[in-house]
Amino acid sequence: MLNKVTLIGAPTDIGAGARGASMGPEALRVANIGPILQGHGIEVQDRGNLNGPPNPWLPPDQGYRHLAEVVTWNQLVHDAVYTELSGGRMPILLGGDHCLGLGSISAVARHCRDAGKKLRVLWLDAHADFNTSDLTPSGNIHGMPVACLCGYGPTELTSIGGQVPAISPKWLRQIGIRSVDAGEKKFVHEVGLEVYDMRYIDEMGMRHTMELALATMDANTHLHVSFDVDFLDPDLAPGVGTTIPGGPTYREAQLCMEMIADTGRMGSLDVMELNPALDVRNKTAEIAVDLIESLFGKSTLMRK
Ligand code: Z70
Ligand code: MN
Ligand code: MN
Ligand code: MN
Repeated sequence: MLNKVTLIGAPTDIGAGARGASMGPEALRVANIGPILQGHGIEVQDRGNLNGPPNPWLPPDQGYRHLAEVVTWNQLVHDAVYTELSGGRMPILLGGDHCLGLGSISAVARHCRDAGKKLRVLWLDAHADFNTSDLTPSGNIHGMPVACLCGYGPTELTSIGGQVPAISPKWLRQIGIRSVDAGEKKFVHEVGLEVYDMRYIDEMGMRHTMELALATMDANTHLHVSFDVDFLDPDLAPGVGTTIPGGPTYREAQLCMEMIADTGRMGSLDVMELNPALDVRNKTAEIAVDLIESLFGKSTLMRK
């Protein structure tokens, strides 16, 4: 795993259904994300925040809310993430809402094409984020980034990384899913996404889930982790726009992160949807940072 990290703040809620994720980057900094990673021997550079268009808070137009602004923000994210990867550093995108996973992962996919690397994407989320303008109940583009990455969406979004589709659905593993809209669900099945939903985790356990989700990686694999904080159970993480009950517990989430760390293959990370306006004394940010430490190999005494 790369030991040079760059933090990239993307302070916007342009694709979300509630305001406040725009304050996510600063809350993660206040929770000491930089110094804490440094404490694990990682060289951390904080390149500050991207500066995109403000949120006009308008209703959806032809199935999309704020499409033009979402495109601009994703282009900014793409360029920043791609620059860091090209320089041999690991980008950590501090969101911001999850529509920006599109720019981030489009850049990672482009980097993998440059470097001849195999890409795997872990999507940790309560939601499948697989809506299209025809299927969406809300028009909120944070419900659409996975579909856009797979080539289903407006060209301005699907083509941000220079190739459509940016990724094959076969490269993706979704974990923790428990809120999927009716039309979206049909589409997930049609495309054949590999989904480990909460039912699966309840029955099989987090260990078996992660063994399967992390299988088929090799020494040439770049692993991207897109961590939507609403993946976590709301008791643990109330500071998100859409809390969905029945998510992974603290222990399950820790094991998930530790097993990702054990692969040694994580090359990029998104930390998305943290909403400080809905948090309680920054506790969700602190939990997120605690889990990110585990993602970077913090471990108990049982393992070296
Ligand atoms: C619903 C929609 C959503 C959050 C993604 C919700 C989408 N499927 N919500 N992330 N927090 O409106 O598309
Ligand atoms: Mn790389
Ligand atoms: Mn999401
Ligand atoms: Mn979500």
